[in-house]
Amino acid sequence: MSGELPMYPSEKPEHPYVLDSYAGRILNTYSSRFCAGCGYGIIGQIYTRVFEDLKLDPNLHPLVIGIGCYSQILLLVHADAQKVLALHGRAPAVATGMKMANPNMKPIVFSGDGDCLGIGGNHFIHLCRRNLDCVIFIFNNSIYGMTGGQGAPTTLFGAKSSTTPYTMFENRSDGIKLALAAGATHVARTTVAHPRTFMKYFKKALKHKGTSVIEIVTPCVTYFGRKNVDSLGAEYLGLEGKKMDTGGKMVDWIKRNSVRINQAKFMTEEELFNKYIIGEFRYESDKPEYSEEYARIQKIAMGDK
Ligand SMILES: Cc1ncc(C[n+]2csc(CCOP(=O)(O)OP(=O)(O)O)c2C)c(N)n1
Ligand code: SF4
Repeated sequence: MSGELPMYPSEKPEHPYVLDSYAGRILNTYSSRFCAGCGYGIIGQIYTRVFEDLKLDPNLHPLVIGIGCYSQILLLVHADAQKVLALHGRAPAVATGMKMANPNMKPIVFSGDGDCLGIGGNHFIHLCRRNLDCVIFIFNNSIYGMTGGQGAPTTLFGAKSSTTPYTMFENRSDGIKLALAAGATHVARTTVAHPRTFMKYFKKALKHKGTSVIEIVTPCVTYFGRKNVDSLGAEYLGLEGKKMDTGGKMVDWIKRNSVRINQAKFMTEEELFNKYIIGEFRYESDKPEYSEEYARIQKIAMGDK
């Protein structure tokens, strides 16, 4: 596929690995459906790299995708990958069905912050509670991107959005705290500004037996970054006189607004207000997994039959 379409100098992949990979080849020919500066291209790349690094069998790792801008990642990932586009917020339910039908599978769920913590919040809680063997990514861009930048459950206090033009006044929902409370056994948060950590967590999650929740903080330049310039509400976002109207500036802001978990232990609630705490929050490898427990109960129920 390489070389079929002209490649502009700024589009040349910088890493030799990229050229050899499926993602690298597709980058040479694919015109992105995402806005310039969106983080979803980075996420699609990393996902594909991990898939190739570990030589994962696509049939055993179906990708179940919710509804949002990130759904377009399905065009970026490997052609052989099994992909199911679920209803908005219902990807956990579809993944559960797949896993129960074929317990050898380990589904990978893509979900936006709106998809997972808004309309799909209920499904997310029960996925975590059951400890179903799967990986669920929450792509947190602090906004409902696809439908025009409405405020989401994750929109930071003081941030502007299409539905909060005078700034968000609600408390935000924290996907990590929710996952921990609901009982997920592997819980971590990182950002697109930390790609190596992203790959590390993903690889660890693929080895884990149980529900792995990985939140990735990612920029929506169009609806979050551009609206949140250095004006109304800026003091709540730590903009320090800087704008966020390009991908680079947004990634810089995400880095500045992230606090490592070890550092966070020594900070007050006030200091952590509106920050993203990043790191691994839980790893428990000895908890019962849903499909195995189901098989155990089924055996008891069937007796000698
Ligand atoms: C049942 C239902 N309700 C509402 C919608 C409209 N809708 C589509 S995507 C979306 C928001 C997605 O936001 P998020 O999950 O944060 O993803 P992003 O677009 O930001 O990547 C909404 C409300 C829908 N598709 N289906
Ligand atoms: S609207 Fe936001 S999330 Fe959607 S593609 Fe554009 S930058 Fe990305």
